[in-house]
Amino acid sequence: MPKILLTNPQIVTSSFNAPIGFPDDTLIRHSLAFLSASLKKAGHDVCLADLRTLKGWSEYEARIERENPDFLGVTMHTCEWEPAFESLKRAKKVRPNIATVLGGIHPTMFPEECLESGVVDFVLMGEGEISLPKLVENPGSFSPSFWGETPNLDEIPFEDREIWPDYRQRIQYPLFVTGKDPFLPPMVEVLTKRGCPWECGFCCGPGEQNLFTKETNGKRSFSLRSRSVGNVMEELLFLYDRYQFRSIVFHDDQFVINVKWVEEFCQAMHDSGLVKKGVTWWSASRPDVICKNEELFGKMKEAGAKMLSIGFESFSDRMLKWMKKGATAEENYKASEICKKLGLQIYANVMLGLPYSDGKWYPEDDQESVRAMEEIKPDINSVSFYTPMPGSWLAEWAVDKGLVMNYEAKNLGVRFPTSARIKGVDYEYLNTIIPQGFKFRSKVKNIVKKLGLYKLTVNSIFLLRKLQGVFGHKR
Ligand code: B12
Repeated sequence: MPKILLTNPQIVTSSFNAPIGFPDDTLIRHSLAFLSASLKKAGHDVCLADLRTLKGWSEYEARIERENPDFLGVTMHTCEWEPAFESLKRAKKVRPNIATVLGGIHPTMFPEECLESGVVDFVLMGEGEISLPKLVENPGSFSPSFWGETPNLDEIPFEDREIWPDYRQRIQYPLFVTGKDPFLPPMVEVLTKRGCPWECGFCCGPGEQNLFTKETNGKRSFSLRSRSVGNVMEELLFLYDRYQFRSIVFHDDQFVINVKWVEEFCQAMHDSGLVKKGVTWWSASRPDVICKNEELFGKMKEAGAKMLSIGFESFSDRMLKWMKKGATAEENYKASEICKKLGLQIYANVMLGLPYSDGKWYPEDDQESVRAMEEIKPDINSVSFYTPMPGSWLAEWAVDKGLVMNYEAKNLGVRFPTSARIKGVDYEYLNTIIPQGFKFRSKVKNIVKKLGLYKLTVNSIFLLRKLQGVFGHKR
């Protein structure tokens, strides 16, 4: 049986030798966990090279030599271009006969560009659970770029989380440690569906709608798919049995798409006993959806929902309209009120530095967003500067207008507002108005990283929180 090594090139938003603690350094990669499970089910020998756990490129090369895999599979988001291709190049240097396959949203959108590199033998577009095992068994029958068969999500095996040998440690950290009442570890991340039907202009939504597709009569079209509630509960109970988790992060783009599904899920959480055990959960929702479904969000709270990640993006109506958010500033305020009334914590996502349709940036729009955040006082403030994302229509518009200053892939994944992106935006000024707590944390994090004290600091924070008894109390 062929052996396959899966590589996670996630060192742009994280780094080599990353300490476990903050999300980008800690969370597993769902794509690889799904692929590993399917490969193992088909009887293949699978191993993982997560660059975040290695000291550097020489350790990666040594790993390739030691494992001597027949196949290398690399996953890739746009911002991971550099480390993804470096990992492919190095593998080919160490083992010239190794076959390489690249997958993920970026290769799905730009397969030709990836093949041109000369170090990629195959690009699997779309989803890989069914077709990757087939490719590994019989590479000769595949063309250099091909579509993966679309899986029924109830028919594929659960994610192989323990391909990260330290998975039990990874789930021991409360991820939203900054809040007064953080999520209690162990914390597991789960996906209940694939795809998002909304079409926000800043998001790589068209890319995603191109990725999660099905073929009918020779044509590919977007295929939003959900696991059944029964299948999700089966995995949750399996995970509870194994790890006794106390919180769950649902990593779907949007948790509430199908109201009936969510109602059924809430009931199942009660029936399973997980609510009684004090399990709490985090998920993402839109302001307009919260406003239209207040009762449902009440049921979610009763079923353990604790925090909602809400994409407010802006509190200026003209900006919301321009970015095709499909929600209004009034809905943003109302959704926050509903959350406060229901006792749901708010993780607020707001984006500054987006130019308007005339190509100009208007500071008053961003001032309004910052003022609104000060009024709402969310439990977690996630403020970022607009980053043009290839595959989104706003990015294409901004590039056409000559507004983009830095379109290199590696600059497209920096969550924290540190570098200039769009011509005409006064980033120095924006840095003075973003919420101070957020700015302070980013600054301290960068300084501590530069001093090489990151690991020590992360461990000390968690020890302190433990001593304070933060991990001991219930919802
Ligand atoms: C959850 C999530 C996160 C979590 C990840 C947590 C985790 N544990 O993995 C966090 C918060 C950390 C995160 C961070 C970021 N994210 Co994000 N995230 C997502 C989200 C919502 C789900 C990802 C996921 O697990 N999908 C489900 C899996 C099964 O799908 P998949 O990864 O595509 O994998 C399948 C196929 O692509 C293929 N495949 C993938 N890899 C491989 C490899 C091989 C060899 C093969 C054969 C096949 C294959 O098979 C897989 C199984 O079918 C997606 C949107 C989405 N629905 O996918 C955005 C998304 C991936 N994120 C995005 C972005 C922009 C980011 C950030 C840059 C944001 C920021 N500014 O910081 C960072 C980048 C982090 C990084 N280093 O890459 C964009 C990426 C766009 C792009 N062009 O690259 C997306 C698509 C959202 C969007 N629509 O704009 N993200």
